[in-house]
Amino acid sequence: MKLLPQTEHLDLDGPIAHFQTHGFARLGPVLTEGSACRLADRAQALMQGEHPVPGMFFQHDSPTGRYEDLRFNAGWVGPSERYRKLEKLELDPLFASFIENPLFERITRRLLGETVYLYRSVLWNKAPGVGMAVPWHQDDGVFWGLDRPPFLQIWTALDDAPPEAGCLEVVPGSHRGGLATPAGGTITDACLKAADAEAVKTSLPARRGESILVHNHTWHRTGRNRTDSPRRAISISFLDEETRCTRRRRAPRQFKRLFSPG
Ligand SMILES: O=C(O)CCC(=O)C(=O)O
Repeated sequence: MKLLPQTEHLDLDGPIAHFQTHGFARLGPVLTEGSACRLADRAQALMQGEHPVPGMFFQHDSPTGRYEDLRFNAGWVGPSERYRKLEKLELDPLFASFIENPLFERITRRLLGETVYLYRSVLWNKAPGVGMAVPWHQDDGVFWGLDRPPFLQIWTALDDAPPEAGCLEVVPGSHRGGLATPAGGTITDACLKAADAEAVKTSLPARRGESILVHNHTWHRTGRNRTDSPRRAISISFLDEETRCTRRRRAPRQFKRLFSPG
């Protein structure tokens, strides 16, 4: 997977310091136009059933466009441009080669150590004109089933993501408060009001191929896609070597190792 040549020597001190203080950091352009388009085309082929990958997880957008009306566990429901989310992208060789790119290796090693694991890799798709909003949330909590808080995610735009297409929005510094509720996930209205989230939020419009570091505990959301183009993005959650799965009803998950010493 081709990254832009400047990523080879990208200075990481600034983005890492910003990430630690504010809970997010722009890395700037990372993917070449051609690579971003190839990944976006592959996402389209997966959704249309033209490139089946056994084991991939699909969640379709709700018929009403409301988050509350989502149908869970339906999986693949036939060719559609309106899948909202695809998980286990690492099962597809093209996405795997992006996930394991040398820039992400350098960043994750700086923050997580020499050995790095994958918690999840997700395609977030917003179909033209209808793709739904994702409400304020944190990416941790009981459903994550981990023995310590995960903290490093990298979000990458495969299409231009202006505010009207549903760019990322964050509450800067919110990661410092830990989980807003023990359950994690969606942030309650009471918490949003107490933090005055609407007043302090920052929008992060991005161009195709740009990447952004996002702390798992940073409150973030994305809006509805009101444009006539798709808005696709990938987010990858990384883990360090010590993190273990705590689930007990089924065998604990074994995470995929992405980067090893040397
Ligand atoms: O890009 C999106 O629409 C959602 C991203 C997100 O919420 C996440 O990665 O947790």
